[in-house]
Amino acid sequence: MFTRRHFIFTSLALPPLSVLRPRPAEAAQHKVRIQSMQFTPATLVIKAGDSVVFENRDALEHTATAKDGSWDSGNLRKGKSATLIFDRKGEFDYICRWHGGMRGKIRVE
Ligand SMILES: [Cu+2]
Repeated sequence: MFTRRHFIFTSLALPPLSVLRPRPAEAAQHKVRIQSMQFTPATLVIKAGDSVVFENRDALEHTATAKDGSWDSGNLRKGKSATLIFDRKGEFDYICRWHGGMRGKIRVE
């Protein structure tokens, strides 16, 4: 039985649950630069669990939006960035919501 008293005891005795959650040992952070109406690199290959920072260096607002709708950086003003963690393997084509000609691809292996 999981009583309140038991909960208090364990929460004092153990580190937060998030610390106990297994994480890929080699999780890395990658960067996609948004500049001159382009995503650079246009194709990025990462491992599941890695994160990607999308950073907008253009004066115009941009987004990085998965074509299948599975993720979205949200609107990024100049100098702003969004960090997304890719847990699921797959190949994700993405565009800028405002400029359909801007295309990129994240391949999660
Ligand atoms: Cu754009």
